[in-house]
Amino acid sequence: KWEPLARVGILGVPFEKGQKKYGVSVAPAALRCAGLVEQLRQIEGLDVKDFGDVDTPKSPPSARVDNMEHLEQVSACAQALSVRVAEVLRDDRVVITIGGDHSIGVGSVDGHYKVNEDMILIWVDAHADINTNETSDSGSVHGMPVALLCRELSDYWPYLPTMDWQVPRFSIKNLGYIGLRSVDSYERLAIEKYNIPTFAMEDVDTHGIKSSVQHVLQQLDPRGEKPIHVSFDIDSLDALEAPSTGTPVRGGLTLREGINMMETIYATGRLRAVDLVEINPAIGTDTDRRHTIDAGLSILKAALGAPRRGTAPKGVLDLPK
Ligand code: 6HN
Ligand code: MN
Ligand code: MN
Ligand code: MN
Repeated sequence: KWEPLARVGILGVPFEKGQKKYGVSVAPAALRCAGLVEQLRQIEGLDVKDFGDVDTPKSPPSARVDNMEHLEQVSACAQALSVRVAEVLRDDRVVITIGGDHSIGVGSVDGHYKVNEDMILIWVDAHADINTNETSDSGSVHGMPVALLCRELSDYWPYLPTMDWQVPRFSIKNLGYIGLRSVDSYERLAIEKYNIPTFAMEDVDTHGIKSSVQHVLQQLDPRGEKPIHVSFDIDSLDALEAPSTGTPVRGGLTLREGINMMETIYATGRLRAVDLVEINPAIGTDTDRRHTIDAGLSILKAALGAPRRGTAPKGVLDLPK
């Protein structure tokens, strides 16, 4: 009964306060400049609408929370994004959210959950992003979005001023990980405590990327009936393939594995939301920047059904003479 939606909506989120480095907020502009919309429009039969950038509203400073930087700005941005993501989904489009740092995942998943309460979430990342302000070594909220989203972890947070809009209702039982290789010790404890289906890099090495993805999907949704949200951190790719990112880690997915993963998920017909985050065009050389942006574009094209084998012209049976 499921088939891929041939309509897609793009949202840019020029936000970088979830981490400390300058530059990740220019990624939406850099991707558009590199031909994001035009390249997606080349996919046969795909209706592409660019909804522009989400407001990243200024917010009044509020009570501070220990070891949680710029909480009120993260919160205001995520709140605005959540509303926009829900709008795009209600317009019957797959929503592509271009970050921005990974703290925006709070907004995109919240918005998706409002529309599809049965959604499953695949977090593709070198990192688990499941710290709380108690467990984080950095105080950067881009390492915390998963813990903010999951209702099972809500007791591990203090009261968070400005976050009243976000009631964590998403269940950790609907979460899976792919690509992990830099996991903090309490993050690992959380993964084990809640038995989160996780294909870290050594598991990808053992099983191959396609069956890793299929295993995660099978564990989260054995009957194959739930809409899928992929939150794709570009640092899931090997640092040699995607160097322009704030927290690069060697030994990651190849671009081909990333593409194969997205093709496998596309083929379910159930992919409804993709975040592409943590591309930082201000890091590295011109070549680094170009490789990283191209890698991101390739991931999105694969997620939207672009066949690597090519497409023959429509309604034509022979070569021109
Ligand atoms: N990301 N675990 C580290 C931290 O600061 O909590 C790294 C987080 C990286 C976050 O890449 O989206
Ligand atoms: Mn700061
Ligand atoms: Mn991340
Ligand atoms: Mn990461």
